[in-house]
Amino acid sequence: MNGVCTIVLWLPSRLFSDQSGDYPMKLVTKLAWFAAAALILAPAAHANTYEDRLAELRSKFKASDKNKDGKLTLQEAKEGGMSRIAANFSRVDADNDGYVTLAQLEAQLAARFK
Ligand SMILES: [Ca+2]
Repeated sequence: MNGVCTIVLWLPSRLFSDQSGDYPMKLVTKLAWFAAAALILAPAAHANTYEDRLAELRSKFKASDKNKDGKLTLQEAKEGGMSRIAANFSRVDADNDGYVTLAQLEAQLAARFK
């Protein structure tokens, strides 16, 4: 969070001290900085709490479980964009039965937040 705080404090001073260039150029510069700030701040503001991560996990699982059997295979994880689960599939699938359930993933998420 230190980097974010630095940008939050630094950005306004950068915006209002920039006296170079004509007005349209300054506006473009300001818009670019706001866009950059939004890009930097958005991920930090998103999915930080356990509740957010749980909601995200549930919606991603639902979207990735193509055949709606409540089991996520490695293929489904890959195709559904759950790349972190796909990359660690053998570890996530602790009982090594070829799929993970939402309950398994929820338990692991909860363990990470303890
Ligand atoms: Ca499935």
